[in-house]
Amino acid sequence: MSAVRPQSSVAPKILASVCPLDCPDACSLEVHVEGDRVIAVGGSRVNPVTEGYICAKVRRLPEHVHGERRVRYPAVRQGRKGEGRFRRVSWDEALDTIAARMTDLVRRGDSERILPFYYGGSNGYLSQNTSDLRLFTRLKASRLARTVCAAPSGAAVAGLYGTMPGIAIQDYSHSRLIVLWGVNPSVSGIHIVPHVLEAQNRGARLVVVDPRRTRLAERADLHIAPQPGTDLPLALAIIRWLFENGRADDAFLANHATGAEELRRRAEPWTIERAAQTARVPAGELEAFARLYADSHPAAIRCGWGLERNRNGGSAVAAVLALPAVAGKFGVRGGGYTLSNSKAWDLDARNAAGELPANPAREVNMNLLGRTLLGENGPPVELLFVYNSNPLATIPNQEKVREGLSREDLFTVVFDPVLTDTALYADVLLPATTFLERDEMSRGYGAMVLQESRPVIAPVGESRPNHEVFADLTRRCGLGRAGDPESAAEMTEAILRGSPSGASLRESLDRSGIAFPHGNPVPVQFVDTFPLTEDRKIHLVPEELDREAPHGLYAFTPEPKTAEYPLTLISPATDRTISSMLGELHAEQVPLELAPGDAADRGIGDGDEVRVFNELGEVRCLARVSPSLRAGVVMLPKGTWSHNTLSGTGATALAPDTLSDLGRGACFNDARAEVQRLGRTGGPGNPPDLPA
Ligand SMILES: Nc1nc2c(c(=O)[nH]1)N[C@H]1C(S)=C(S)[C@@H](COP(=O)(O)OP(=O)(O)OC[C@H]3O[C@@H](n4cnc5c(=O)[nH]c(N)nc54)[C@H](O)[C@@H]3O)O[C@H]1N2
Ligand SMILES: Nc1nc2c(c(=O)[nH]1)N[C@H]1C(S)=C(S)[C@@H](COP(=O)(O)OP(=O)(O)OC[C@H]3O[C@@H](n4cnc5c(=O)[nH]c(N)nc54)[C@H](O)[C@@H]3O)O[C@H]1N2
Ligand SMILES: [Mo]
Repeated sequence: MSAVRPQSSVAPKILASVCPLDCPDACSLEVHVEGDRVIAVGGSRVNPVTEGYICAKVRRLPEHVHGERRVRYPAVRQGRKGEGRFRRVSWDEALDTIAARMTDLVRRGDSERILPFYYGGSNGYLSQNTSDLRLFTRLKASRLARTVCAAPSGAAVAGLYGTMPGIAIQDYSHSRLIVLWGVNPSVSGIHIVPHVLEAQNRGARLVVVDPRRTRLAERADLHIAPQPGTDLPLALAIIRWLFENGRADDAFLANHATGAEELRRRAEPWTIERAAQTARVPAGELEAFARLYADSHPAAIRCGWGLERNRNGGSAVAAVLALPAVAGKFGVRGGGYTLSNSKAWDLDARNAAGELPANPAREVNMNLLGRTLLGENGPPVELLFVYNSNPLATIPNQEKVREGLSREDLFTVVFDPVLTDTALYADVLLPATTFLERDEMSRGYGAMVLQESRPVIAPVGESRPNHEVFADLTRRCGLGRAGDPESAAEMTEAILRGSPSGASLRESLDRSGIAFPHGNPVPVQFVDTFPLTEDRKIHLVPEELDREAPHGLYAFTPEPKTAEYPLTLISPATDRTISSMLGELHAEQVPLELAPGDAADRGIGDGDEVRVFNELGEVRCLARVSPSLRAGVVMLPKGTWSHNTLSGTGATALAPDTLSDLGRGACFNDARAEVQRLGRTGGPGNPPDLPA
């Protein structure tokens, strides 16, 4: 545990809390508090999945809560946009200013020019789609399509399975084969790792599909390192191989699936050899993978989010999720797949929103924020309200986002616990409480656990929780209605009341502080849980996805032309940066990683200063030559802040704002790039002379 020196001499207390941040695991926490300060955060055993240990990121929460970049008071802009000079004002002044802007736009008939912008800050039920939805729907503001993450995979799983809770994290120890496909749990879901290792100790095999040699790839029996964006042919080739070799489970398919013949037809062109050539992996390895998958029971696929972030991402996830159906891997503990378990509960935050009128306003895809702010995408935005998100760091086409945020005629509100890179562009800055200072109810989207938490300290400065601020603004805009849930307790009750299982969840939370979906934290697919499609069958080629994908479901789009930018830039999570949260605490420079051959070709050595660039932007940083990357692939971490590189830009500066085949998702891992050596290490604050 990292500690911040206590200021008071009050006896320390240990209080219970729950981490609601965007992560599958939903750790239960023990928070060490002295007076009004959090001095340390560690894990507790209330959540059986998280077993008393937590990630390195959340261990640093004390520094986040009480740190220098904490926003303590409402403030309005003083200097130029981006400069970050603010003057403190009262909450009344700040909220009245915002409400006046909003009502003015409504009066002019331009309410669509209001854009709420929010994503993963907190996944707690009270943090979004409650009174914020009330405010923005009643205003008839533009609606936001929340697509930056999980949109392609969400579309795929909804189409095939109508969503179905997956294999529980704890049950991976029962598997005889574990496939980690486009996921790096050592940094992005740590509590599955001991179960993977335990399964291995019992003789299970491990396959990792990842262009990088991750920590678990090093321990794998088979590491398939494809060119990014080629998972679709790989999965289709395995499907074809299963059918061709009599290893498809025809009886299961006949009883539980539709579209098997059509899937087989679409997989037909993808022989092992052709898929291997496309993905640039040895054909022998791909065939060994197919055989191992067919032979192993129970076999588990942990499908992650790395493979969705490209032009083929939706179809790729669909093909991966079709594998357990074709091979008949369901119906046994430790068999099947896991993607997101967020739909394991029937809880819906919108039940706390109050009455909602129809809102015919346009929907804005969040991945197109830059374009939208610059008026390239329908009516211009005049009022942008950012909360639970740090778009300047996290949204594709960073230079366009920056240009949009720099518009002098844009009125931007940023509501965040800390002064993020985005917040530097705010006209009005609002201080948000962290989850340690407010009530919350949250669930894991890996761990199937629901928990409630109470504040462990008083709000820092004048910070306030989301649900209160949006309820307040709704009233100030004259849009409040009798019966609107206002307090955290009223909202929690409304959310539970709106769900058929709400009463039993409430009872379980009151009794033990924890609740499981349908009382069962470890459901088995096709024993306890079934597809939520209308006919309760798996739809292997669902019509709606087939219509949505530009060239039809399972149609592969090859890599775009690469003569000028021959490298593919990916930006996965690392142990330091996952989302951009707590990035204010990471002062260090992040490296561009590149494979030894690619480095040698460009005369680049470890620690050299380089420029990685494409037609959208550039990042100047230091190079790290890394044998864990496959040739042709370079990597920058995601979630970086401006202080993490020499140029102040990050991977998102090179990430195209093109959209994936399903779900209109972000294509972060579809960036093309070239790298150029600039010189020997300059170091921050000591920029090198750039070549002409
Ligand atoms: N502690 C903690 N945990 C978190 C979070 C957090 O903030 N803190 N954030 C969460 C969030 S928002 C998310 S989305 C998840 C993300 O968790 P992961 O699914 O692990 O996501 P990524 O790190 O984006 O990518 C995973 C792997 O995919 C690989 N990859 C990249 N491109 C491809 C490809 O085309 N094909 C294949 N097969 N692999 C590819 C990358 O090299 C990487 O190792 O983590 C969540 N977990
Ligand atoms: N290059 C690249 N970029 C990526 C990705 C990638 O693969 N590559 N992946 C992306 C992924 S997976 C995701 S999920 C997105 C995440 O994108 P974002 O959601 O924009 O990023 P976060 O860093 O999670 O930012 C959340 C913000 O919410 C704030 N916050 C936390 N709690 C509260 C609260 O209670 N109230 C309020 N008002 N604010 C709060 C935090 O301080 C933080 O600033 O980033 C994406 N960006
Ligand atoms: Mo994410």
